[in-house]
Amino acid sequence: MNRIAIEKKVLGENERIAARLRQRFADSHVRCLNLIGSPGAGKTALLERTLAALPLQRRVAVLTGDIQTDHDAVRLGRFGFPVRQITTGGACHLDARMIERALEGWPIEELDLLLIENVGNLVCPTSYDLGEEAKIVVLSVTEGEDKPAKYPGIFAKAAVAVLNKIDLLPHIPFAMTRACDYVDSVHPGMPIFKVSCTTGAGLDGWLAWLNQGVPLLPSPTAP
Ligand SMILES: Nc1nc2c(ncn2[C@@H]2O[C@H](COP(=O)(O)OP(=O)(O)OP(=O)(O)O)[C@@H](O)[C@H]2O)c(=O)[nH]1
Ligand SMILES: [Mg+2]
Repeated sequence: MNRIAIEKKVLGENERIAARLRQRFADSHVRCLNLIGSPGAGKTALLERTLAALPLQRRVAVLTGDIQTDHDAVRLGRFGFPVRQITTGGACHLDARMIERALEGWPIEELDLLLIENVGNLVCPTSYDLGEEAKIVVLSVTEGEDKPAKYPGIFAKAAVAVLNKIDLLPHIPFAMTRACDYVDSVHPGMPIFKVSCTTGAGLDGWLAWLNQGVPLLPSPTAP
């Protein structure tokens, strides 16, 4: 079998498992989101900010993927929500089978939201469906404004983009308008949340978007 045939077979197998997961999430009314971004873009930092903003009674869990170490699970475990680390041992992405294994023994029907942090990589995770409702692309200003043009795949597939580390804008050359134009040329109209996970700036918009699909935060109009 040549390389293309092997890749097709692997992706075909992944699609089958992802479809099974998607059905399971739908049956259990779990919203699953897959965060994808370069190493160090701030995926864990965004999840830390997100978990810190959620009331503890909310039914949220996190799977976090890395090639090695449980550092991210340790960071995310401090917020009182269940967290599991997936170490891929070399693979540059999570696949659907890894998610299925990591969920073994977890009563996912008791969840409203499952957040998945993928392995730091803007390319490979894009090709692997995890049964998620949406992919979220996390980009940081230190990566340069042309990344959406250079890595269009993930920007085309993501539902929203989070542009992190805006606190650093006074210190680095980053053409914000051009960055947003690149995103728009790949995925017209995709929302872009400009945030700083260090200062907390801009996170309201992200949290409001998160709140739309499933009531994670108390409604402002609730008594
Ligand atoms: N200045 C600044 N630094 C940030 C911000 N968000 C994250 N960082 C820093 O960026 C570094 C990487 O952040 P992480 O959250 O670990 O990034 P990640 O995308 O989870 O990285 P991997 O899991 O290794 O792919 C850390 O040193 C963070 O403190 C931000 O908004 N501003
Ligand atoms: Mg991380």
